[in-house]
Amino acid sequence: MVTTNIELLGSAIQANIGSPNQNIYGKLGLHAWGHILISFITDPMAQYNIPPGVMFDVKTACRDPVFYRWHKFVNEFLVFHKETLQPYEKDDLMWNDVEIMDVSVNTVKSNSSPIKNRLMTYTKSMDIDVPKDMFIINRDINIDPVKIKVKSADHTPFYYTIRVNRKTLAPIKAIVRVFLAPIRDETGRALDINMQRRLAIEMDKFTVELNSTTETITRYSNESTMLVPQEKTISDQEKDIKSGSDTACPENSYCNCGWPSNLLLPRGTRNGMKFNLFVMLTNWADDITSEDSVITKGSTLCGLKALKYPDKKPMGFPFDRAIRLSNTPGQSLVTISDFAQQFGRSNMHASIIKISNAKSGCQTDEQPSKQQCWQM
Ligand SMILES: [Cu+2]
Repeated sequence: MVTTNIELLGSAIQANIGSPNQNIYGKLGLHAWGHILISFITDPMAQYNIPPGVMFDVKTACRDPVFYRWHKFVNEFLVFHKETLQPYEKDDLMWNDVEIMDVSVNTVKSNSSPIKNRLMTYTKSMDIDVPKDMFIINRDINIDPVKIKVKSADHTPFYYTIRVNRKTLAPIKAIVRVFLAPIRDETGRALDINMQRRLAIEMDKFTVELNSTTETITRYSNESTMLVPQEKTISDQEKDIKSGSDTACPENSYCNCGWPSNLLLPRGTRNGMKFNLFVMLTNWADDITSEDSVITKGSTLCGLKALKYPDKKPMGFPFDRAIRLSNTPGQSLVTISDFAQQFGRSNMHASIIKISNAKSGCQTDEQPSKQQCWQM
């Protein structure tokens, strides 16, 4: 009998140097093969010289709606595996040295005080520079740089405030894990706790040093390690491909790994969509894989190149495993907020926040000075 573990499963899904049975799963593994087969669907035998579809390339794949179905399919293998594992017990979750007293999120507003527990999204117009080769075949013709105007989602900058009490005096380091979990589905029906868990979005993960018995941690949205370290234009990427190097990207990191900063938040709704903002602190000394591992942008989603993932906890912890509906008699966990409070005041905390989307047509590239753009 072969013992299933996530390493084996991952190697079958995404080919790498340790992938077993390449003659069965293919040299590329299930995930990449899917991209290739789908991209050649219009001309599978190469009879008509039709170029492959957008699924062929990582930079364009998300333009095809099948991309999301394919990724859901691939992801489900890992979800099924995780469902076979035991839910986390109290000892896996609790860190007795710290207590989170309060968590809030604050939208930065010019010329006035921040707006508490309300995040704001809007649609902006932006110009993207594109290589002129996309429009003209004769490269000797000199034309002005070409820009395309596109509409894109964005949000007003915000920061988290996390108030922490400590029971020990010696300075300690903590890993802060921040998630947003939806409470209701698109029809307004309450999601059950395990659906809230599966739909939770990891917003940030970072290290802090705690030196005094009470601390207030402030963290800005643009610092999130879920974001792409540097955002590049198509021309920058082309230059990198031509030179065969990526000068802006330090070794052992995945510089293209993460969300573009404008897509950090889900859109929310006009009236404000409720989410649980969940924060958990874990002990850095227990979690870190080596003294010099650092949780950086890029590493949270893709790990570190040729090194161990900087954190011993699985990606998505503590929401990577099913939540048991009760850990003590008479207790019933219905929402992520119940999950956070199941051991009383602890190293976990959840606060309800709302994400509001600006009225359509609101030109809100600027700060939300126009109150009428958002329903407050
Ligand atoms: Cu893919």
